[in-house]
Amino acid sequence: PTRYEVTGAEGHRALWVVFALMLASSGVFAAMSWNVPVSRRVYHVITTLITIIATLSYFAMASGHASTFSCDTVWDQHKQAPDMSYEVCRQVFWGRYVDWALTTPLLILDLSLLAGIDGAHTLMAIVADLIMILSGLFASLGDSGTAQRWGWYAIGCVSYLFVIWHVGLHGSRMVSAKGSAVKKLFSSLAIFSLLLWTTYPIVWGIADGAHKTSVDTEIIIYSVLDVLAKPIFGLWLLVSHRALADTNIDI
Ligand code: RET
Repeated sequence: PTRYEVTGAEGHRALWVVFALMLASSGVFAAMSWNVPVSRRVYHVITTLITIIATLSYFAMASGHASTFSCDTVWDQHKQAPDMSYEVCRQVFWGRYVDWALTTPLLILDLSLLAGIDGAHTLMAIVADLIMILSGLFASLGDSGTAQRWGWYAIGCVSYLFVIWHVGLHGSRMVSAKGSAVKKLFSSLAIFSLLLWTTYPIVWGIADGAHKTSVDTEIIIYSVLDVLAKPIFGLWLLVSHRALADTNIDI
């Protein structure tokens, strides 16, 4: 027999709510770029692309696309009778990883440009980030052999440390050259991102990895995190950009 763990009404509603929020943010961010000279719109462009991509990904997930099942065979306690085994298939939204594979490099680009990180370190951070997200995808699609799944998860966590190293540590060193106002903004955004991003692998471990929550709970937690990481992060960056530009600070 097979037991399915799938999205329920609440998860479905959350997906549509986040779709609407991402769409609205894309409009707001695009509008915010209008009174900024084209040469200084790079953060607006990057940040708007981030929410546009999330809008598409949430549309796909809410309308019933971008997911598959990851199945595990569960045995009775003593593994004695083969007919006592049953299969648990849990819905996995691979659409998230397509979203993250495109948007987390763009978020890194926002932070790298703000800190004035050189091209080589930005590129290394983005490649480490892509390895992190793809490892997460392989971890969530892998079935049965749990060692394989946690192996990919471990590779993803190591990659994440490289992202922190290149963006966080290197960035806080580089940003000093840009003056105290930019340094303050970068530090706040970097710490906010560090705390937020670190929550993702924890949620993955509990929900996708150990299956300790329902699919709905998982969707709702990721929804809150995604809204903080994209629209709230973006609003913070663009509003601060305007305030600094008004005082003639070049960021
Ligand atoms: C995975 C699992 C593998 C190990 C690690 C992960 C980290 C994911 C992160 C995601 C960040 C997403 C963001 C989305 C924006 O909306 C892939 C869960 C370390 C850090 C910021």
